[in-house]
Amino acid sequence: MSFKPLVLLSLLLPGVAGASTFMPPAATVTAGEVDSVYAFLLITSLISFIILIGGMIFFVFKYKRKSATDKTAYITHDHTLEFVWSFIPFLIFMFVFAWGWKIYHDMRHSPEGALEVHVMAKKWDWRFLYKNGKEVTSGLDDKGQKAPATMVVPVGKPVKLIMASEKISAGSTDPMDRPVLHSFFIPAARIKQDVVPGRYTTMWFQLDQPGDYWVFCTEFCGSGHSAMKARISAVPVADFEKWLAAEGTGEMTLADKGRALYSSKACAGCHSADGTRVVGPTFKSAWGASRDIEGGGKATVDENYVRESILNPNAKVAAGYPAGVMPTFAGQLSDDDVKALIEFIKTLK
Ligand code: HEC
Ligand SMILES: [Cu+2]
Repeated sequence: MSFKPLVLLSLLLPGVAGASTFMPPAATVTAGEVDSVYAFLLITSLISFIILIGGMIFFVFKYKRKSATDKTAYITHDHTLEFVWSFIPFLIFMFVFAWGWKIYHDMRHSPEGALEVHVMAKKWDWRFLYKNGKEVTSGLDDKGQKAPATMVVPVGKPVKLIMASEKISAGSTDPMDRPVLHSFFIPAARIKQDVVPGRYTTMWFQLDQPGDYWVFCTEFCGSGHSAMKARISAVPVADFEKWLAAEGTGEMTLADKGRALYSSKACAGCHSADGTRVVGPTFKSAWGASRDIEGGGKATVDENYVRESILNPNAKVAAGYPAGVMPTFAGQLSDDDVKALIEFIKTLK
């Protein structure tokens, strides 16, 4: 038997052991876990491959017909053997499932108190909006080259992204200028999440090493897709606080902007902020609450629920309140206005 296939496999092994040959070093706990499960899958696949293909090649030679009259032995089945080769893979699959489930669960549930940053994707750029009103966009560097938007985050602290897809220019009525699907990918954190038109998606991470990390759009979104990049800069907490308070901060926090809209757009006439019942439900303690929906079902008051309530009030009507009373604010409030109102409602604990 030739040893060439083994030589080839041994060339693959360093990649398997590192499990991240084509990836930057893991920068989060989750990334390390993803690498481990990936390495496990690769190594078990490799072992199965060797047993299966090796066994097949071995049998081809061992049981080769020796003469024209050679007859195959009469073999039907072997219960023990069949059970073993089904049950062992079953255990391995269940183990991988449970392991993957745990990692996925941790990925999907952001820890309490995470720093929230709004992320906006458009053809073909990223924009970051902090709660204090600070906005980060791409710009030009000293040489006039495009410098990607850099989201600064504190090292060792969880960060939750609330992501939305938007038009190239907010007020545009050009039918070609509509939000499209993107995906926010941080290779060093091994996480990605679709950014979907018409709703918010979320994702969280915690970078434990200071440094700069790349963000790519990883859902083909048009001709500028490959250039749709951003940076994440993880810095010590004190530096982050300083940066957040420094120049470029919006004149208002998102919540204050939301409070102003709450008055100027007459939400206040139907929704109190202090718990009293007016026409619609009060915003006091509304955030995170569970609502019975007219016609059955429940909804949690979160970003998507509030957004839908504002733009399409009849989609889900809170039980016990009149339907068709709240006017739609679609076209009257910008995407950023809606975010501001959401942040305002969040503060009414
Ligand atoms: C004319 C009265 C009226 C105005 C003005 C109004 N709403 Fe409403 N709103 C309602 C009513 C009634 C409901 C409950 C029925 C429903 O869900 O449509 C409601 C429901 C909601 C809900 C869901 C609340 C929950 O706890 O389930 C949100 C969020 C909301 N409105 C936000 C707003 C915002 C933001 C504004 C201002 C931009 C606004 N509303 C303006 C009457 C109004
Ligand atoms: Cu994109």
